[in-house]
Amino acid sequence: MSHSTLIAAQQIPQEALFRHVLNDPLLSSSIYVNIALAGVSLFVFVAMARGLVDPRAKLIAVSVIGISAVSIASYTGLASGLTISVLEMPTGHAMSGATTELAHSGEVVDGTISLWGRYLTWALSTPLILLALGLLAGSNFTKIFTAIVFDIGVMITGLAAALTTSSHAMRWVWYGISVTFFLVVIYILLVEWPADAREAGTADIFNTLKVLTVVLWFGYTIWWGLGNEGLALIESVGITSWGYSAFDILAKYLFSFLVIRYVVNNVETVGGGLDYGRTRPVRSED
Ligand code: RET
Repeated sequence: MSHSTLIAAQQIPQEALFRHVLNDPLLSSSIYVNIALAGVSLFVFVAMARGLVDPRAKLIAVSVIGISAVSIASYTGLASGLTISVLEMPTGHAMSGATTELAHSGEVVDGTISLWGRYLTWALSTPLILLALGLLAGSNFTKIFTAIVFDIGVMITGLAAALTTSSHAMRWVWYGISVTFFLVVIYILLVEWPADAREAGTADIFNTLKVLTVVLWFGYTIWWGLGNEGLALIESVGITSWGYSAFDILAKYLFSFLVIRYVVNNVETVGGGLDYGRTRPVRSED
């Protein structure tokens, strides 16, 4: 008989994670409050933008409306337990050997909870934020593309940092890669786009949004380092999650509100004319 090594990976059923979230008031409120806000904001933003005709102004509005749409899906993924896992941290990590008591059953399982779906869906929502900012600044395609490509890199390598359980050092290597990509985005936000926005006549709103974005985005970065997945100076999954949820409220809904309000009131500045972005040449008989 051949010998095989059995590695008993602990499988927590999705239903247990769903019910755990529901029964942990801090964790569940951090998720369900955002589903509600994302839903309400979606209706408010669509109502605010309904009179827009100019395709370029509409593009900016649609990109921020998309943030709320992604957010509903993102938080529903967390609420349903689909994008949550209980991870056993490697030796050396502050949560190594930690256990989690499931709130609905009292059962104790090995590991700490990771809400990794956040990082995955940030790869979809943050490009929309950058698209809106780049368009508001009147930036060119090259810079918008660069910012978005590196931003997606930030989120996917951040996801890798969260999900790596093989080695403590490798978690921080991923984190380091992510922060390096992040600096590219920050450079574009702080150096390239402010200059473009001055030329485009949108410096006022751009600078407000830039400060909001840079401060909050550094907030997410530092929070990851402090939370249960990083140094675990904050061990509580609920408090770690609420930190991100609070940042989200400002970085998504407040941000989007400011963008749409500006676009609606300044179509002549951000608009591109009715032919903007046409995919067919304008013919004389048109
Ligand atoms: C991580 C950890 C790895 C290092 C860095 C991070 C940065 C995350 C940021 C998130 C912004 C999210 C927003 C979401 C809105 O939908 C992944 C936390 C640099 C900047 C604005």
